Amino acid sequence: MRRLIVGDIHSHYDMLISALGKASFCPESDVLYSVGDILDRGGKPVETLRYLMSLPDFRPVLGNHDAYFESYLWNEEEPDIDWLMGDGGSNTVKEVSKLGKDERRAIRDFYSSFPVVRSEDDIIVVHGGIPAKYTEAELAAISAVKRPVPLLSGSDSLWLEDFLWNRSYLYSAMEDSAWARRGRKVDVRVKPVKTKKTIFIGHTQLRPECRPFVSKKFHLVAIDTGAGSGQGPLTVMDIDTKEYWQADADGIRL
Ligand SMILES: [Mn+2]
Repeated sequence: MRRLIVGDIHSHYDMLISALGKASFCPESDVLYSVGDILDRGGKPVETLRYLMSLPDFRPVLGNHDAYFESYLWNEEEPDIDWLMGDGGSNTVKEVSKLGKDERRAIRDFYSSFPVVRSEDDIIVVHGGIPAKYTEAELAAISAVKRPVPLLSGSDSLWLEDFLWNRSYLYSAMEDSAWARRGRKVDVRVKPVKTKKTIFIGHTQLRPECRPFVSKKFHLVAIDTGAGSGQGPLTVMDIDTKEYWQADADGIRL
């Protein structure tokens, strides 16, 4: 059994299949984790959803795009998703709205299982980052409780801001290392979480580098290499060995 984790897929189904193929992912024996933002921007939301929902052991967390899409699924008549429609979600809504009621309900149930923070024995997975002053124990406690479903109901939530949007943890780690930080301004400096676990995040496109960012001091691995932009690869990483594989924007092997 291997544990693989995929970056922000953003409906790029062909890239997903290509990257998993390069990683020799075996759905029957391997676990696939996701840092969230599985939809929007790319062209194949339904194919992406059906594939991920078919996996025997898929372990995502909720991304900001996922939170808004979930909000739509709960209120298809009067959705409060202006932001989503302006950031690549219009195709998702168009395609998913064509599906039958049972499948839309199954997608809603699928999304309900996405935690905001996933904390396991040796890893923490969260979409955007970890704001200042959270302890490992607090993160584990948040991971253990069922989150509000939907997370958004007409107003933004603290969890959305803290864990799904926040980039301070990554930018603080980048500032600490020699990694270039073009346009990546640290608003709030965050200290490393005291933990022996490895923290995996997505959300922030690592372009133009197009490779994962690793900070031992911050126990951090960031893996959104920019697939959502159409100008970066999709990355799949082995959680235990840190080996990684990438598919480019056309699904062609790099
Ligand atoms: Mn995001």
